Amino acid sequence: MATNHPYKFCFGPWNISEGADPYGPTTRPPQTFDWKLEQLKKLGFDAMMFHDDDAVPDIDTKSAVQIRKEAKELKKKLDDAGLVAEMVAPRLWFSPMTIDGAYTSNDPKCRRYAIDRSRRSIDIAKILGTDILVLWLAREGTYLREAKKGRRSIVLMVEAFDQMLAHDKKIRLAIEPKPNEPMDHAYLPTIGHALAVAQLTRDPKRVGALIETAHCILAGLDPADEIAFAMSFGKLWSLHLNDQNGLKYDQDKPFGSTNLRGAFDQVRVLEQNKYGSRGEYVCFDVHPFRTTKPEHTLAHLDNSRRTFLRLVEKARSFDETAAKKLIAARDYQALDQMVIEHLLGK
Ligand code: XLS
Ligand code: MG
Repeated sequence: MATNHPYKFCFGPWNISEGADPYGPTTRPPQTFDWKLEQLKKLGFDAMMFHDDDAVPDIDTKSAVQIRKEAKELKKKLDDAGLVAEMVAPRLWFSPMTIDGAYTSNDPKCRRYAIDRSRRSIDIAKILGTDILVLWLAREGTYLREAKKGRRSIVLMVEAFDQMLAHDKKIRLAIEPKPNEPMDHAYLPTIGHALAVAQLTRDPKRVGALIETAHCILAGLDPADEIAFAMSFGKLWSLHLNDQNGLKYDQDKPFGSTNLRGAFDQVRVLEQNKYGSRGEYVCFDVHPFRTTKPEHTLAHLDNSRRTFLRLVEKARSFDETAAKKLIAARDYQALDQMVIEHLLGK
């Protein structure tokens, strides 16, 4: 294991999931939030990430006062455990009010709901001590192109972001792009889209991105290049590492599980650009396989971090001088084999 690594690690309560899929029920019993928090601490992770209703369950039924009270109780629980909240994300894909989208719904009442709920999430984030609001824009897209106007949808999203930025002078919005699922096509499918839209807001400095490995792969892009792109703008504020086997449903496999070399490339680009040096966390947005037994329900989290740390060692021990010589000679055949043999080890 790498020692003195600068990385801090994080996962969310939804990453200890119960195995339900569209074709079958759960395969593991549910665990309480407190149990999950205890396991996070035992595993030696540093932070937890939250959907707004992970932090305050049944949020839609609660008053602003009640929401504040419960968020403060959670903050105390985190303080007592010596843990922090990495981010809060409004869950804008579950309610009957977000069937046709949240900020881009065709119904103004639903758009209002989405913005109000996002403002409440910002209040929760503030109480929990994080300035990051993650926006996974699950239903901002269409199943059929004629249902919404693409350009109007961008205007509506920018208006929504502006209202969130105005609500709290400190909050930073980290857009988590994903090209599809649940939608046919999402409006902000890649990091390039996210960072372009940031420029249309009232405070582009406070609109950045979160990259998830699987989402880049679903867009047909290389996660390492997407990371490099976001870091070129100083806009990679959070990271969801996992893996994905081709163009399928969003698999959220353990980091490195499908493409070890791709995982190495991601770690290498993070190392080269000093990800984490401004306090950013490495989060694993991974799920146990449906076949996982209850007693192994944490393995995918521990394994993802182990793989990450092993790859940090691999990135640090990669012979950069030899690689440079091969690059100068344009001997990419040898460079390719050098990477493979380095990963295979002795
Ligand atoms: C779904 C997303 C989701 C976000 C948090 O595909 O990865 O889990 O990370 O809202
Ligand atoms: Mg994610």
